[in-house]
Amino acid sequence: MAMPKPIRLLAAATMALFLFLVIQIMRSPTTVKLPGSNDGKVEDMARDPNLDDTGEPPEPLWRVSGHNYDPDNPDSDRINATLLSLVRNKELSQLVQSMQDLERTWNHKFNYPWTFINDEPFTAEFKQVTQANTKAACNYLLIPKEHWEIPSWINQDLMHESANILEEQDVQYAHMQSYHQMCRWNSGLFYKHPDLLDTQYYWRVEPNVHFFCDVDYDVFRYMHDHNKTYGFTVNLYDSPQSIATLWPETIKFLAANNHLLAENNAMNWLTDKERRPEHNHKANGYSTCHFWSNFEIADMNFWRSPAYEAYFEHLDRAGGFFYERWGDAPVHSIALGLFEDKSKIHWFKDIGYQHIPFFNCPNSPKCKGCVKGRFTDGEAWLNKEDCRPNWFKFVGNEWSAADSMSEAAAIATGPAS
Ligand SMILES: Nc1nc2c(ncn2[C@@H]2O[C@H](COP(=O)(O)OP(=O)(O)OP(=O)(O)O)[C@@H](O)[C@H]2O)c(=O)[nH]1
Ligand SMILES: [Mg+2]
Repeated sequence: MAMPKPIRLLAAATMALFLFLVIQIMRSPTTVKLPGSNDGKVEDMARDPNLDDTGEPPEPLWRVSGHNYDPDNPDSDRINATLLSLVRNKELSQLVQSMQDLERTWNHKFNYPWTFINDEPFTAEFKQVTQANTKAACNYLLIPKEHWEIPSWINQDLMHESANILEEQDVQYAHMQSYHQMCRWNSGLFYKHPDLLDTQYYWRVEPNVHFFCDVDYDVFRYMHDHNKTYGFTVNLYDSPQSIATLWPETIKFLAANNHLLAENNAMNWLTDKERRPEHNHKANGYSTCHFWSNFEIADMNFWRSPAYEAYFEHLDRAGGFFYERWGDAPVHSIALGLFEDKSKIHWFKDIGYQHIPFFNCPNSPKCKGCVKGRFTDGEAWLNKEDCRPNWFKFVGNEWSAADSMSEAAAIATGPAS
């Protein structure tokens, strides 16, 4: 028996509504929550963008074609760049782990040279094993003493006393002098090594990190062609106790150097106090948000600019690399947030990465070995340390459709000056 037409229409409309609701429910929730309640996963990030399908950033992209990236090609398409690793001889096996991941996912195609750097001479074994893990050239550099040693104006008694106080506040590595030296060197000295003075771009690689995704374009050329200064994967909050006077010193510096502020800066990312007010309070006005600098792909010319040189000099004289535990991550990040146009800072979302305990793991068939959208495999409270929501809020997510259209428009009209 045929149904009357109005009933058929009503049934069809009900079915359509039902399907629409099912599709809405099947779409990912607007707030990401790990299993288990109150796990600290950011509450206000509407959907983790690492769950979205992730491809490559926009063209132009340079790829392997014929012999253009062969290691011994004197006319290769490589630009002036190096993979850069500060490392100790005893970390050889952990470094080989990082090398093997990066060679497998990217560098066996592009063959950029490796530069290993150390405050002590590298052993023959270190040189032999590292070179055996790449077809690319390897350079082994020794840090000049004057770049590494604790500067003459640092008061040793005060330094030890300060380390006791930091330790009481649970600041990691408070008493480890070499850690403070490493942070200072990474902040303002690595690019001054005589053998790096002519190098422009670097990709920083630490021992015992992981890379998960095949990357099929020349990332250094990407930085150059898209007018980027700095690329990051992970964006975090810092331990405010380790940098209590970093922001006050920055404000002092700005009082005399306000003209150095970039027009399109990321000041509101640096000073946000809404998401974690207690961090801002303990860091005296700094959100503590920073790019996690164990991964950096960047243009050394920014560090060599008069603005950064003056800022680093100011911080270095203030002594906080030794009286507190200022890290190169917050120092680099504050400088970028203040003195660089924020559109020149790029999230390498497509580079799957892990330094214990945090990940950047995109949703892409090119990635193997990490869980897409998983930020940490440590304790659940570590999810709170993700500062990307603030980056997206104040700067934007260039991988979203709207933001990528504006980047394409900017490239079409030529690089900014
Ligand atoms: N040559 C040399 N390299 C160092 C020294 N201290 C640290 N490094 C390197 O500097 C980088 C950062 O040091 P890490 O000990 O990994 O510091 P971290 O990442 O804050 O700490 P972890 O969470 O323990 O990895 C790594 O590439 C180390 O190999 C040092 O005294 N000499
Ligand atoms: Mg490390």
